[in-house]
Amino acid sequence: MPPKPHQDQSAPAKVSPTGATERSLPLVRDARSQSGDHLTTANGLRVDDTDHSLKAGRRGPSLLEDFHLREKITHFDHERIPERVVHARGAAAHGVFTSYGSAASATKAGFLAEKGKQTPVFVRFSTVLGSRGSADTVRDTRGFAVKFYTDEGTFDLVGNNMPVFFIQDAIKFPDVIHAGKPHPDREIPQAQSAHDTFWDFVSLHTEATHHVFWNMSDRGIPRSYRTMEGFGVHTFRLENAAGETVLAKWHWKPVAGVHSLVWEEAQITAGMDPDFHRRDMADGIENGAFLEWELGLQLLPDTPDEMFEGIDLLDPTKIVPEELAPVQLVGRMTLNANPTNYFAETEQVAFHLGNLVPGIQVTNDPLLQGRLFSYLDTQLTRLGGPNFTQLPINRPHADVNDNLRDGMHQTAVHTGLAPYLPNSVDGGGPRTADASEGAYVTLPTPTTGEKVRGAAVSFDDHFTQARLFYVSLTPLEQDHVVEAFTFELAKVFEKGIRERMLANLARVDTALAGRVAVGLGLPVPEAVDLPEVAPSPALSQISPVPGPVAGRVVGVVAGPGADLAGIASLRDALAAQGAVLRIISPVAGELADGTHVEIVDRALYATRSVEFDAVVVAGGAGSLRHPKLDVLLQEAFRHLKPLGAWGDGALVLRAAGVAPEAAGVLTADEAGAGFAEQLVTALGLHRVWDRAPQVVPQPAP
Ligand code: HDE
Repeated sequence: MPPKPHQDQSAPAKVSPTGATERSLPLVRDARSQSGDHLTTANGLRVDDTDHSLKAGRRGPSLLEDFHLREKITHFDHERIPERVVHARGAAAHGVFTSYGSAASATKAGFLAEKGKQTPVFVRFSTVLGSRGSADTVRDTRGFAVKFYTDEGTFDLVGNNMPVFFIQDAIKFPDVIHAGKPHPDREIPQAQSAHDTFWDFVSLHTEATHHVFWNMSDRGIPRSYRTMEGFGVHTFRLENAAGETVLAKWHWKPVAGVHSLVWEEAQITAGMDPDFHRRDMADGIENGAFLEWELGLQLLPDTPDEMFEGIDLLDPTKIVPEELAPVQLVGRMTLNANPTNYFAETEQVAFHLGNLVPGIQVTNDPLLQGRLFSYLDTQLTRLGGPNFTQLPINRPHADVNDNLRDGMHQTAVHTGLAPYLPNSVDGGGPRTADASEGAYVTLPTPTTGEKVRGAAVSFDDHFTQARLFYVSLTPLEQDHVVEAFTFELAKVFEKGIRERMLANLARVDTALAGRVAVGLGLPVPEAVDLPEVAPSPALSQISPVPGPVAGRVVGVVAGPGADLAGIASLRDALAAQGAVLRIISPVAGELADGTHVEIVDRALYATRSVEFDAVVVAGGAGSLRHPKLDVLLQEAFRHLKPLGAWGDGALVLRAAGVAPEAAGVLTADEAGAGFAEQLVTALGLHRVWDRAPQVVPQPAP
């Protein structure tokens, strides 16, 4: 019997309704919805009035027969879907991944193995604890989830901006999240770990120690998505074309360098601009300052014990220091297009660890194993049924012939009679393939053992790598960790929890525990013997070498009489590096000098220093005085940002109490090339670390 046609099953449309991928292809049909001239009901009936409900008389009651009113309100009532139970707050972008081909010896995955191969991607960044409307800059881990729409099927790399996790076994995920979420009685605090239940759990559950050190470090408060590293966390198993295997850890290396906010700045930003990170990404993409990362792999021999240099590769609370296994770069990702519709794309995107392609396989990491269940399961509730892979953002770009049928929100009109195998009525298809035809064949890794609820003994060491992380930081970064622990534990009400945490900290570093204890007004815990660890310089994020400044924002203070020509030339010099200049002035509107007209981007009463990476006072603005200007300049100084002035602008700095001679304060006679160059270098170093104060007291000797 001849095969029946399978149009709707053969492959999803190459042009999805997001319109965001393969733009160059001719549109099969206009993928945009609702672009016609006339407003209609959901059934296509033209509407004459959508501003008034149907009433019995102009002052009379509304009528039940008003089908337009009822449809409009009913649909509105159901506009929300359940937010993600974790990672609810997020923002995303489209882009492209280009392979270097250098991973071919490790994996046969086509999107990595083939040099120059371009694969469309969609990437969603997120915080973990907060609700959908929470602030971007809270102290938290960030999600870094990448969907690769490869020719062989969709591959999801669902990672974080930290390489380790709080727990070693998926069964504890509800525990750590319940502890981190707001207290169940009053639902306080939102999007924060600084409260009793979180530290109660962490103090009792010492395998979380390593991860909380990352959270308490500057990694917990990134400057922007573009300045975050990304990590796959678990060890994966790669298979090459010859069938050889290797264990691997995934890394995303940001081209813009790894940079963070300072804590006070993060807190102010949460109020001043809760959308700080998503705004940076969306504005940057719109202005051509794309976000870029290189993908890297740490390749580790696939030995029967799955250990490397004494590190258990199945334990997700452990890293492999880059000094022991270098990160080999295998491709570059550029995020270059904003979503067209937040809900359709960013909210409805569904990641899943089981979205794998030939050449990439999972290991027995017990955290990874549980995740393989959770992501599919959670989408059933969140996206209302099993057909969420048909949503435009989730559609694979590879052919789909899945024999899955029916269910809520089925959008395909399947043909044929036999969605089962084996069959004879639909020509026997679709048939299974073998590895040579691109099928995913699970590696026959041996498995033995008794059924047991337990973990390997090598999972028991909870402190050595926390110490490795801490001692690898510069003294300044260590100060930030001390300050963060002191802040968080000072917010804890129960003394017993604080004391338990201090005892745990003493098992990581004696001086650190002492300093936090002093800040909390508690006895310094007794010193314990600590293991010798070799620091891993790759874990520190402060670099003496200036990095790129694309997407950075320089605020220029100006007013009537300011040197507008100087501002224009500085803007050009910054724009050449992808950075943005914004004019700050006491009032909104325009500044004009007969030749130039400049728009005021930020009125003093509507801005704060946290919106800028550096602040400069323009020449000719020397007579400006304003209490908010003083706050702006002092705050930028306190947050270690480069400051500067040209011409008489230095008078404004001095009037605000900022000494023009201080570290990181740049002055010049005019806004020429030399001044711009110094400013770009200072921005590239991110902050003026020499100005950092030490806030938390040292223990008495
Ligand atoms: Fe997730 N995680 N997770 N997670 N996770 C979810 O899936 C889960 C873990 C991560 O932008 C949920 O679709 C369990 C580690 C990211 O849409 C849920 C465990 C890492 C995102 C879920 C973990 C992550 C999620 C909620 C312990 C880094 C956001 C909504 C075994 C390697 C993806 C959803 C996006 C989202 C479960 C641990 C990263 C509930 C059970 C480790 C980036 O399925």
